[in-house]
Amino acid sequence: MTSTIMGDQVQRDQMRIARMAWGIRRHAFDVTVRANGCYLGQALSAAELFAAIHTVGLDRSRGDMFVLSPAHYSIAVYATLVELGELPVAALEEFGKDGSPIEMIGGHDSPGMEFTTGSLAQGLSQGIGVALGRRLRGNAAHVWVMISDGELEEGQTWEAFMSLAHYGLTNITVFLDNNDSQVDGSPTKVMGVEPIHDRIAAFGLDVRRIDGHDVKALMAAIQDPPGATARVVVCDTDIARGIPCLANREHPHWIRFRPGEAEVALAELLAGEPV
Ligand SMILES: Cc1ncc(C[n+]2csc(CCOP(=O)(O)OP(=O)(O)O)c2C)c(N)n1
Repeated sequence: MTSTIMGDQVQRDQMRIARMAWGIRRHAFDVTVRANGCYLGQALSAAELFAAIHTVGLDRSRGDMFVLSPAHYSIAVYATLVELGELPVAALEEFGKDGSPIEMIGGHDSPGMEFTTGSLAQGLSQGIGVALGRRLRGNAAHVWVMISDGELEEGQTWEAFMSLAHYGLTNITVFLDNNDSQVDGSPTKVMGVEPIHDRIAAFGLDVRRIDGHDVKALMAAIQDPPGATARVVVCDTDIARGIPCLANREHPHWIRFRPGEAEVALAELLAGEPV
């Protein structure tokens, strides 16, 4: 009986995350059309990741903190807050406008952002500092950090992994959106970072590599009991997830729709809406 109730709850969470992920994509699409360009692919690749962390991970009543390291992903944060009912959808109309905190590249005064992290590869170090401080104070809150694969091409990220292992922190979980994209193209071609799992695991961290669109795998990565060291979840993702017409873009890092493309994209998005 109890296991049936728990099974029902798991299914409800899975469905909620899938629906929220779709909503994140939809909001990001609308903003891309309205603002005539946006970091749409990042919201497409990381939608399940953001939805899962904010649904079954982050516990604000406990004082948990979410740290977004690649600040240009902020559209995904705003869309997540809208889905959670914590930001009115009308706020997205201010996206990228002068003086608005709904910045295209979010800063510390933007909703859902703790720090200004537009200069990449700093968020993990900042999250580790917070986790260390909280452990020293005996504070049970957890820190959830999201990083991108482009940030693996910066030394600070590896220094941060080193300190994460050195301090033996278990009150922090790191999610990497491995969407094989950065400004100049695919990290695989610009500066190869494979084997990602083995390289991070070599620091002594608890690494798992999953399909970043697999809601069940994301939930397990969030909810499974902590290991002896911090968990790093490498999420393999697709930058055109939900809008496959964008798959062959040479530069998917920033999307402005071409004439007639938004209509095709919307049809693809609507066809993938979870029932
Ligand atoms: C320290 C630093 N170097 C360079 C940049 C310029 N920049 C902005 S986004 C970006 C790509 C980062 O890679 P990733 O986040 O993996 O790319 P995406 O998946 O968003 O295409 C770069 C190099 C920056 N913001 N900060």
